[in-house]
Amino acid sequence: MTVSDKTLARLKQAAGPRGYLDDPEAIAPYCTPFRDGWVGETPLVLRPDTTEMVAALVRICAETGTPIVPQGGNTGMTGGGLPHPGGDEVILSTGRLNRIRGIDPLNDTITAEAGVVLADIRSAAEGVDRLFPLLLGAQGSCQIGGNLSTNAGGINVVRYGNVRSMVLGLEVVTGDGEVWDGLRALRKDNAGYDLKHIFIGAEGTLGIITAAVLRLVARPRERQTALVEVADPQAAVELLARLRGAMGDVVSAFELMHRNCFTLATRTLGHADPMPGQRPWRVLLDLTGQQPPGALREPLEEVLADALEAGLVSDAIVAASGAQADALWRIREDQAEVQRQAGKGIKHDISVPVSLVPDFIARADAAMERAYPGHVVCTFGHLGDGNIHYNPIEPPGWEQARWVAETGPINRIVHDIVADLGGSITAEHGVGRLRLAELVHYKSAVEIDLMRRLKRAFDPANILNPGKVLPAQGG
Ligand code: FAD
Ligand code: 2HG
Ligand code: ZN
Repeated sequence: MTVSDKTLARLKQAAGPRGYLDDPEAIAPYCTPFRDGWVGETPLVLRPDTTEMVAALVRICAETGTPIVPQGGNTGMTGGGLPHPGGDEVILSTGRLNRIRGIDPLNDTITAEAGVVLADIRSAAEGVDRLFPLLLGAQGSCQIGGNLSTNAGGINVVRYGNVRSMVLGLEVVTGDGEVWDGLRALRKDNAGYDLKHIFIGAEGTLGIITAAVLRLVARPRERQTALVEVADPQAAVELLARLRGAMGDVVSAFELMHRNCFTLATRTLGHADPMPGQRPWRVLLDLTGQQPPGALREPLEEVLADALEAGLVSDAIVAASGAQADALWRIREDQAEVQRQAGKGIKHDISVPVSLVPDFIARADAAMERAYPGHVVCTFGHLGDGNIHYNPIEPPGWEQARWVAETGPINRIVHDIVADLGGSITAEHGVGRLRLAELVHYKSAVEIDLMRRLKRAFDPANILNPGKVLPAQGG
């Protein structure tokens, strides 16, 4: 069933001439994912520029039973921001809700609308000598509303937590088209249920986030970056413990990367591999703090020298300049694009306790090699958070279609090990359309039922991104 002409006309009227797109060519980018081949169809992209307009549009959709797919920067990795095929859903893009409503450096907060691009929030914070610590490869296009709705992680979680821990208040349009003004800039507030946390990570299924009050932190003065070749993932975990033991809370990024990630970055994007070693595992790390510039270098080198002696580390490059540090990080930040070009990675976004990551990798690699000898290991991720992107690529000579057909069995191999280790099938990317079946497979009936009850309470008309996170009702 497509959206009726009458409903489309009402929505266009409420959005005003600049507030919608209905030309298929203009709509196409909103229906095309960064990666992964999701197909999306819609007759209309709504582009409201005020919260009141969002509310008015949602009210029409609730009245007419028209499903709405909220969309930010469309960089999500699970198809959550794309409509289903068939053309019976409208997209509500937050791109024009892009004002920074205020910055309070003495309260360390910034209030931004949902459509502000993450990099712009970071720049605004820098403008008042503060840091907004959320950092991911998509920072130039993802929007804060999308970040909040996926509870985004990225490379600084090890120090600052995921975006949930950076939020003080939210403004949300509910499934009934009411505005909940929860834009409080308070660090302590126990007056009733903490509703903001219901909407964070809900992937647009419980409400449309229109603005947020975000916490800022001190802007670090000192930064040291190192690429370290480690004996194995266990050695990497031990290195993290040694760094924290010696220096405290200065580790702001701690990423594990298989050497193949560097080889593929060389082959696809022309990066130079900065390290000659052929050992499989490397760590890319950042230490930051308020110390005077250079102060963390010597303690870092000492920890690395001790780790070398203990056999945990076999080589290390400590960046000699900001430019060298940035070049190292570019190889890491480009991984999503590298892997888009390199083959067909079957993507996983798992988490286990940090101490069990080596166990996870050893078991998953052994099981995968038994089942698919010669497949290309392409494992990397946020080791400091126990979050690994386990993205095996097809063995040489395999047709991509043959590899893609193995997605189900490969998911079962990987996710069964994750479940056995008490982990999660998605640490930061969310469920969207990609992981619906896996979620239902691994969550208890009690948890799925609680989620369904929440969905019914917050979205009684079932118009907010139906069929994402939870299977469509009855499914
Ligand atoms: P979209 O893709 O537009 O939407 C994502 C979900 O949120 C959808 O379900 C959508 O319906 C919903 N949504 C969007 N806006 C709203 C709103 N205002 N209200 C309610 N629901 C809404 N993710 C990480 O966590 N860590 C990483 O390190 C990381 N690195 C990445 C690197 C690259 C190169 C790319 C392309 C992606 C990466 N991602 C990463 C994934 C992605 O960038 C994040 O999920 C990001 O938070 C999505 O933001 P977006 O604005 O693009 O949201
Ligand atoms: C990252 O950490 C992103 O770079 C993308 O979360 C992960 O490409 C992926 O699977
Ligand atoms: Zn990631």
